[in-house]
Amino acid sequence: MDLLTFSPEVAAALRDGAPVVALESTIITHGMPWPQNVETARAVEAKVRAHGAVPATIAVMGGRIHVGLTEAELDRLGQARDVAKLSRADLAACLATGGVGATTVAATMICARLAGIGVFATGGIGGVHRGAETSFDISADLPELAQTAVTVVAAGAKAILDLPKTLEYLETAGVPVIAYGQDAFPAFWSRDSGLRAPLRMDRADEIAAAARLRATLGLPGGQLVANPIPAEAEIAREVITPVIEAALAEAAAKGIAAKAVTPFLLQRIFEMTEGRSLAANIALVLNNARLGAAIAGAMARAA
Ligand code: PSU
Repeated sequence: MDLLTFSPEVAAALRDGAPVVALESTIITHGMPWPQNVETARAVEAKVRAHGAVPATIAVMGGRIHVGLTEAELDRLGQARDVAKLSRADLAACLATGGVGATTVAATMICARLAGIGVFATGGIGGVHRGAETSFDISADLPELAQTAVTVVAAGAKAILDLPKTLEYLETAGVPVIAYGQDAFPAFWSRDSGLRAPLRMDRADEIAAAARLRATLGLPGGQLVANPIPAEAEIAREVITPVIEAALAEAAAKGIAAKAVTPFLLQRIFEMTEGRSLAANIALVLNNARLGAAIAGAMARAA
């Protein structure tokens, strides 16, 4: 596939069948403020390495999909203001026009699959937004999970969403939602959403085996691994819920819609919690990087 530019480290790992974990870039450009965004991206890469895998951060630049970014590219992306937020709908257009684009969960899954990377770690997936029964706002991350064979490790779906509807959507679409090490579906900043996850697994090798068996069965699509935030970093559900509600009310009053909703809410929640939500977000991404590396290791051993 001539659209892909691999960093030398990622190219070597893929050639040797070594474990690789894909990482997204929208969390850098639209999910966290500078400079914590770049610091976190580096720490996540280091965490993947510390657990025996090679990190492959993905972004679009100069008409190419970059799989594995240099330090300078990460820095530039983290400070740029006019980066497009790319999902399935806009990936090809950004490549065609030579723009700079950050990949969401959906676009990162597409690129990871093209690159031959089976697992991808992020913070939280997009999902069904509250009020979707009138706004129709459903993240393109959900249909992507139904059609692209990549295992996505996230701390559940972001608690700004309608989590029961998000789980209903995933069930209808046939996406395995696997809570890691607990029965509850985690809610990003909190370990427990109050909802039970449809599936539970306690071991990385079983998650890797399930991905393989889906392929054997001829089932398209990926898996969502919902990894709860570490207990010491979580924000209790009673604490974060009123903050989320206030941020949602502001977004509605300001008429924020479509792609702008999630970045707006994350930024306002960061301000309202005086940075606590960001600290939690960083902790959960690092935790997902660690599990992603373990799953990538298990996938590589089984291959
Ligand atoms: N995880 C985070 N922060 C983020 C995201 C994930 O901790 O900002 C990004 C991902 O790129 C995901 C996107 O695809 O949020 C969801 O956006 P939307 O709800 O507009 O689909």
